[in-house]
Amino acid sequence: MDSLPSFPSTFLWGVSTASYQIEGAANEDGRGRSIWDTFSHAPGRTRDGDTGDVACDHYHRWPEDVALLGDLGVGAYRFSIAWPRIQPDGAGPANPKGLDFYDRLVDELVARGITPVPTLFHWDLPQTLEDAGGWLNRDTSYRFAEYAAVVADRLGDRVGRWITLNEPIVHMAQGYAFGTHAPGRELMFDALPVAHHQLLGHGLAVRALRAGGASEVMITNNCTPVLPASDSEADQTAAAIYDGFHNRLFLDPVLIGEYPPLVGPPDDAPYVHDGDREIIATPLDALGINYYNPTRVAAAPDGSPLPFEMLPIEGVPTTAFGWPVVPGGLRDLLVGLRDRYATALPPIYITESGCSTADEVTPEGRIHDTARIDYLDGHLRALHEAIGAGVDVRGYFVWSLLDNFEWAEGYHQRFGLVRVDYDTQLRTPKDSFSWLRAALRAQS
Ligand code: IFM
Repeated sequence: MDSLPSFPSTFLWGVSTASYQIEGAANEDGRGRSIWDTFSHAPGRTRDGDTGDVACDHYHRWPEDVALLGDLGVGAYRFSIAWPRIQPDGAGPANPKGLDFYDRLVDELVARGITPVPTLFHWDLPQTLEDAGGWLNRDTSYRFAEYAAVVADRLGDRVGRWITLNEPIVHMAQGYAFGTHAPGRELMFDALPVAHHQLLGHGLAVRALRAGGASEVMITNNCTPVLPASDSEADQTAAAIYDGFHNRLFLDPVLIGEYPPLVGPPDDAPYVHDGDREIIATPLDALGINYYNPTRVAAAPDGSPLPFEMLPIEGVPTTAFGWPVVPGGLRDLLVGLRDRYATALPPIYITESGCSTADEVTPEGRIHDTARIDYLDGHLRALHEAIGAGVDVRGYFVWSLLDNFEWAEGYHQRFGLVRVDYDTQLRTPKDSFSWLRAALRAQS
């Protein structure tokens, strides 16, 4: 395989994880219950009834995991903070042991010269807040800003870069519209207030983080290039609606202060208050983009509850999850965002990129995950093309450091550069880990 082209010398290389997917220790040191504890323990919600109770036991094994980061040679580590560890009921005084955990983690990262990039919300909402309506309740936005201030107060002397929300579209769609993720509600289009309240919480948190001394604040959105299935007007309209929901609903209000037509809250929506749009559009220092694949969209068949239908993308490889592998989609997405938002687009970090593979362990204990190497190589080349086309991309984070709890799929999808044996918690770097380490050394 040819070596990768050179990225800018200041380019930030990292890997990402999320609290509920790796930490375990669900009932330790005063952690409160989250919606994912409730959801994963409910019968039939996750594959094989898997839960994050133990996950990768990162809460106890974090020194080993940070040592892996050092061995890999990344400059940054994106992790998320479990809100219920900090405020077990989502409000009120902080739980000192919860803060201590992230304090130690940040200290160790900084000592190794690895930039910590915490995400404040990666879906593990305190259950007490959900009991009061979750993100359907405006009050949750204000609780989120308070939590942001508490965390910034403790970590802000060592953490400058922050991410407010991870993939609010996925949390709204899967958690509140379709019910396939926690909290498992099936509200369909009535889930729209969840978009607004997450965005309001984001804007309030940006302000709280800045007041706490943050130097670079961003939101991370999951974005996909949308491919209409044909030139027909019906397919083009369906694709525009899908693009509106998936991409623009969480980008337009943040970047240009307006909801997109067709999919945003109606003008008279009672949950959109005067001044909210200004808070949501509080200027950002950067934008996080998680890219996995493009989406091919056609007009919905008669009788469908949705105005679009997603079709397979033919003729390309697929991941173990069945997701199409289209590296050029990353370039097209980034160039398209630059064209759409122009000067309103801040610098971009790719905060997640990766794939699940059907890993096998050889008798020698090796994992030859060549599909992951191909995936990363292809996506980094496409990213380099986007930078060459003038898109200001400042960093790339692989999802994920470790195999982990893949939400409703439980432990059945493995996204890690490092294999986790869930019986023994043995960590085994895969071939992709060695490949990335060598690629990063070649960049320096
Ligand atoms: O594991 C998830 C992550 O939590 C959010 N982005 C997509 C990943 C793969 O599905």
